[in-house]
Amino acid sequence: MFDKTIEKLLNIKYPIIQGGMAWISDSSLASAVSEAGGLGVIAAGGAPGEIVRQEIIKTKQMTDKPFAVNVMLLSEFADEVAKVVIEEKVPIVITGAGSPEKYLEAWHQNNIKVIPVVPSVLLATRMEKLGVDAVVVEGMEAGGHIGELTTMALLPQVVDALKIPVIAAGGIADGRGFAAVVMLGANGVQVGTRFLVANECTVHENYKEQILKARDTDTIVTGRVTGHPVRALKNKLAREFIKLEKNGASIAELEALGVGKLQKAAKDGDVAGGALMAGQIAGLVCKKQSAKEIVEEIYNQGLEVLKKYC
Ligand code: TUI
Repeated sequence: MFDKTIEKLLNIKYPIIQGGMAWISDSSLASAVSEAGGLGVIAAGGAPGEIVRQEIIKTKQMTDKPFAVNVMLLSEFADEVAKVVIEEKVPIVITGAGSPEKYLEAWHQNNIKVIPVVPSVLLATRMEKLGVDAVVVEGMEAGGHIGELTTMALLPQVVDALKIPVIAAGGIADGRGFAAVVMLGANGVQVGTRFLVANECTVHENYKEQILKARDTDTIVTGRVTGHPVRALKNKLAREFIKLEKNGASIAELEALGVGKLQKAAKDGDVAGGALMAGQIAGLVCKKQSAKEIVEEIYNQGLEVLKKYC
């Protein structure tokens, strides 16, 4: 059914990659997803190199299967994290929120597979020319920092433009989404929001409850004005943001309001004043399960759906 490109490239059983979620996807979730046969991802987010190193060490203690680190390139600690992944012999790096060009040669010299997240055909083709190993194509249905295009429109255009493997992200939480993006030419999927409610996900319980309660129209994008649009669940903070944007607040003012707010939601469970980053597919996420159940359900349901039409 599948060409196994991603499975072979990353040495994993299922072409299902857990989205790197800053302040959320740590060694607990990453090791559980990797143990289940997917690709677990530790999100470096805005954390210093040594904190990321501790998570890598813990992950290695919990699984001997491949895992990745997501390097958020807007982070002030990106240079440190880039070194740590080499020193700790992490096999795969996924990058977000920028171009990994600066680190690519060093990572490749150390046998690290490099997979940037891209929100457009232009960036995808640039990344292929640089020599990356695959790309994650992320539609604006996704949670967190996003681009402008939907998965449905962006994915087939990137598939046509590239020769390297393509992983789809944004709006995928079950086997139907998996099957749909395979139909559009993806070799694998990256799933974030559904893993937020995994038993092994250490995000605050209040955050999980908000995801489980969310309906289709419950997310909103803030920060378009600052050039860093972010999708999150609608709450008091999001409404304050929108109000400030409408009133023509300065970029500095808006950015100041955003600082530390994901941590506030993920760690302190502040569902009113924190940023509850989540994708549009949150409305489909209705039950807590183990990472293994989530990975196997997405894959098996995906196969069933594809068989029906093949
Ligand atoms: O990175 C993400 N999602 C994220 S990062 C994050 S932490 C954060 N919090 C507040 C503000 C900013 C970040 C939460 N969610 N997804 C991957 C992604 N990458 N989406 C879009 C992009 C992207 C954007 C521009 C990738 C490359 C790019 O390149 C610009 C350039 O030309 O360098």
